[in-house]
Amino acid sequence: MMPGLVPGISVLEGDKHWTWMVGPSPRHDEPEIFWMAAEPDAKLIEQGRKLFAGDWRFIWASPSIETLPPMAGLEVAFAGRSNVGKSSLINALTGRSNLARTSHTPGRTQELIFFEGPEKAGFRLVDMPGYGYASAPKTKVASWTELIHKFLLGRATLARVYVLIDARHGIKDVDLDVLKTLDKSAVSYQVVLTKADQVKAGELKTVIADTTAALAKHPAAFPELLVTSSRTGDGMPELRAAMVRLIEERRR
Ligand SMILES: Nc1nc2c(ncn2[C@@H]2O[C@H](COP(=O)(O)OP(=O)(O)OP(=O)(O)O)[C@@H](O)[C@H]2O)c(=O)[nH]1
Ligand SMILES: [Mg+2]
Repeated sequence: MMPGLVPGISVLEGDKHWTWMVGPSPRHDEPEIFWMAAEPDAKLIEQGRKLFAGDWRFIWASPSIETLPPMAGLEVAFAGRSNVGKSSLINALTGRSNLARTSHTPGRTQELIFFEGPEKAGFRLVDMPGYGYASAPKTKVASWTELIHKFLLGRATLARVYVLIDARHGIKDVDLDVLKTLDKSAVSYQVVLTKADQVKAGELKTVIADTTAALAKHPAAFPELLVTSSRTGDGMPELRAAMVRLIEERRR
């Protein structure tokens, strides 16, 4: 690999595997993004497929920090603005259309919703309420926001947070608040662009560059993004594989 380059999202196209590479451009200050062929990590992709093809079920809903389930195993949470596609992403990962409840209108998920995977994996996914939902009653917004920030800061079993950003809109101020909270917590986090099916390749390139540049101010974040679409399934094999890698790292 060339020095100074960071591998980004990987995409399988037929039997070809491509990776976005993000690196300093010799001509501009902006990071430059381009495609490079890469070797697929076939073993992790297959393990990820198996883990998420297993039996996933709803186990718990918490409207408050006092009602969380007892800590067990590893948890991965999905955070993001209201309507960004958190619940849809959980459905796409698990290949189930209705495991997590989704809706066209923002404010669908109002509690921390826990899903558990195949028993021996000891692994849970947490669907979170959205933040930044301007039309909801102020008291509700305040209580969801408090719940989100408290959970992100103080949950020992939380191993990774995926912060979802709508590929059509990029990072907003409310997202930066959450990144700041995550910088203070011990949890590793990564940005996932959602709804990539809704933007043209050129716009996607711009939003990837802008988001990558914004992340440079958050050294606790993974420097590379994952680009996904729950509608087309793009990025799902890589996201599943990333979680398998996380589980393996924590078990060592
Ligand atoms: N085109 C497209 N639409 C998507 C995608 N993911 C989600 N959506 C749509 O976006 C809307 C919101 O999706 P949800 O999964 O409910 O979003 P959420 O982040 O869970 O929302 P809250 O629970 O309200 O915070 C729904 O109408 C989804 O069908 C995607 O990858 N592509
Ligand atoms: Mg939701």
